Amino acid sequence: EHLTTFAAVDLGASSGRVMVGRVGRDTLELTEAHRFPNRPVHLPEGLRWDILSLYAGILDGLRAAGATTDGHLASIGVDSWAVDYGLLDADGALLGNPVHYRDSRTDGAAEKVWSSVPADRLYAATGIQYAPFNTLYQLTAAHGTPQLAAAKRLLLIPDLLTYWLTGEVGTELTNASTTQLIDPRTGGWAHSLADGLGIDLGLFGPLRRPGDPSGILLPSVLEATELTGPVPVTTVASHDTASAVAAVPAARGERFAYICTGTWSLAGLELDAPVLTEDSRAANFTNELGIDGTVRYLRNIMGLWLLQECVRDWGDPDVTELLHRAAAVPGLRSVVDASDPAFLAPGGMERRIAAACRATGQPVPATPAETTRCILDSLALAHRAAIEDAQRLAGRTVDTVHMVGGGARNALLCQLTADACGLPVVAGPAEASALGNVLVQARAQGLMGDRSDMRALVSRTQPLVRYEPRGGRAERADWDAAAARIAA
Ligand code: LFR
Repeated sequence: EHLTTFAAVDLGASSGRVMVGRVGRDTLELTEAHRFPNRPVHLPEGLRWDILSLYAGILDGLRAAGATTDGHLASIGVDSWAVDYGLLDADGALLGNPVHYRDSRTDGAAEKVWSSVPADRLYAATGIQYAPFNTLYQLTAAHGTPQLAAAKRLLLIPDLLTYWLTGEVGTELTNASTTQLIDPRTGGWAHSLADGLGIDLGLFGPLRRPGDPSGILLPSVLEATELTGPVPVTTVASHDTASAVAAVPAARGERFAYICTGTWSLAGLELDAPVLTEDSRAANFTNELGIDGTVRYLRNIMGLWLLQECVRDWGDPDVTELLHRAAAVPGLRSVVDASDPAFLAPGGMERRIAAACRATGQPVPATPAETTRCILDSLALAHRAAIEDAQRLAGRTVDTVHMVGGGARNALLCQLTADACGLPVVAGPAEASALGNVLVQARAQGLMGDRSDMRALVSRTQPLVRYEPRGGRAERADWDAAAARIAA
């Protein structure tokens, strides 16, 4: 069978990777060419991404990828987390280090925005849930700073990296939808909203859609990576969550919900049209855009960030062992609201979880295993709430929950999610973002049919694990009781 080779650059909150994807009619193989740490830096001015080190990691990774393919790649795609951006000056040089979405500069920015555009009008125009870090609020916080005043271009993180690789500027649509400046009904900019807030949409490059070309590697990049040119860069679903959803191994016609679990848990449904009702806004559901004009109707849940931060506080113990011990801790003793923005900032996580338990009159977890169990129970509970609310708000019912992303490797989290939802969970693939990235590139080269064909290929080729819900009505009532303890 003839296989075509692609490189997927996939940046996550704690590491970046360059993956080599080999695609054929019945083949979808992913191998890691290079993985490098993503270490945000606390500067006196705030929390910043070390974007140059990430870019250096990407160049190393592309060289490593090329070394396995005689220097030949059919194309490259780049995806990363959403909302953040770099600014370029008139010469196209980067102005400062991109600000991390967990930075505190957006404290109070939402209130400032809402004083001129009420939250309900914002939602009606954009369908995007409130999150303090939405690009809209970041730009409001940056208003009047010398850096923004000097900026001639704003590029979202994957678009910035693509610009360094190709010299071409653009704004990829799935990621653009997370700025809260896109109208989800048209897939175009929300001009009047931006005008009213004094946000200059002219800073953004032209919109590009997944599958569009985004240039070819610059000669200097070919030299640095020892790849044989020309190497095209293809626009993928550059928001990692959009790429992950594209790779959910659902069968054609299956009624499914998905949870993309990693640092975040993004739980919801794939829809054809946005849900812009007041109920939807009150439930803090977002209408981000996916491939092929779909809507990712989902809620942001803090995800394994809660555990990652505790593990860091505990001096990096062995996580496998910790999860093993957590599985033996009695369930649902204490839960916290895993959608609460109070858990957004880094540092002191165990203390914040303890405080939340105390404030709701629940036992404070006394050991790392107990805290871990509290976190996983809380995530499962939040997954369940999001999937139930999504079905109600969108008028849909689902039979299966697909868990993709790194958290799909966490058997306890998957089982607890199945138990809480009372639905079977199909876990995997863990590298969904990289696979979705590769599949969109493959489709752009004519190797793939529609979305269902892409998903069928994932389902045929990737190892998946099925978790059946345990327990009956009585156990299900325990989850209701736990939810009631933290209900606002
Ligand atoms: C996941 C993710 C989420 C987004 C958050 C911040 O990696 O992309 O979808 O809400 O990061 O950008």
